Amino acid sequence: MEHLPFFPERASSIAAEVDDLYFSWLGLSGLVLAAVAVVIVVFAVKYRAGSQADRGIPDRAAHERATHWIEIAWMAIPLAIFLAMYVWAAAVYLKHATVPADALPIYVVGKQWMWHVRHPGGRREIDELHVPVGRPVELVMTSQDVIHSFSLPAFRVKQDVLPGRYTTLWFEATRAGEYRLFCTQYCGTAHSRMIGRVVAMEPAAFARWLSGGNQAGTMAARGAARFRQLGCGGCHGPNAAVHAPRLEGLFGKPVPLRGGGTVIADEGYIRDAILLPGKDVRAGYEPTMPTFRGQIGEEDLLDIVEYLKSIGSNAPEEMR
Ligand code: HEC
Ligand SMILES: [Cu+2]
Repeated sequence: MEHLPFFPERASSIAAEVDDLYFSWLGLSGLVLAAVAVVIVVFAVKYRAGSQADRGIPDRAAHERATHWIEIAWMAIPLAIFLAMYVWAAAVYLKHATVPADALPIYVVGKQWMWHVRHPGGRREIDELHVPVGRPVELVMTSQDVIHSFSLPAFRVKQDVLPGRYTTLWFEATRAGEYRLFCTQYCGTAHSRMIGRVVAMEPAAFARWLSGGNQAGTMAARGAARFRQLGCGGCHGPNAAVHAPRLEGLFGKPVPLRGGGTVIADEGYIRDAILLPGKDVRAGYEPTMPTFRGQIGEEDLLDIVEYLKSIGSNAPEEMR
């Protein structure tokens, strides 16, 4: 397929599977289309007004028996084929939707009309995304304004990027090289210029790249500073007078909710806990946390998320 003009190369672990599925659907749909079209044309000619074609039914009973089987067959066989396609497509979709546990997190904030990319170690880039080859990467994405969509054709992945929530996208690059990055959701005047490139690098080169450039401190360290500055530790720290949950080791754990049920404390949960504290209240606590809506920008929120990810079960300095 690589040689077809206008067809993107395959550079991710899921690309071949997506292509196989895509071309199978295209082929199957083409077959159905051709079969229906041929029958329409043949019958239209054969039974056209005034034609001599035989329209009589000689032996009614025998005829009905014969057509039962034809009718059952033309329903059952396509049903079986299309259900099998559904199962296949669902399997590929689930693989695409399930982020591997060891994925490397990278944060993306879209805004009119650029992509801000941040690596946890502190390196930042604009309209470029550097990734290692052979390791799953998870993008945690949000938008500062309108709906954008992050699309990497060579990797066969794409995900809408929405204001007010996080969406994730994972992929594993399989070949070093440069690939195109598009915004595929019309997002205003300069939408067509909201493009960039992905640079997939061998792991050693990627590690070198990560430690170079303009470093702005790790996201976790910046998050810790924000956490202190906003007074979060006053309630969540070890000496707090308020009855508030400790946040060490929270990330990724199930949280029991007031009113029943549990949710996993992922990026979206932490975001909502800070901006919409009344939404999901932890069991055993009162909803006394104030909202920080309008006080924290998207980038600061992501820093705090990284900080909360970074703190294990031992109370670190910053919390006191
Ligand atoms: C006035 C006290 C107070 C302040 C200040 C405060 N919180 Fe909270 N926070 C709470 C309480 C009480 C809860 C538990 C009730 C709930 O889940 O809403 C909570 C819950 C949370 C949770 C969910 C924890 C869990 O175990 O489910 C997170 C995450 C969180 N806060 C983060 C923060 C961050 C980040 C800040 C600073 C930007 C902050 N909080 C500031 C009182 C506070
Ligand atoms: Cu856009």
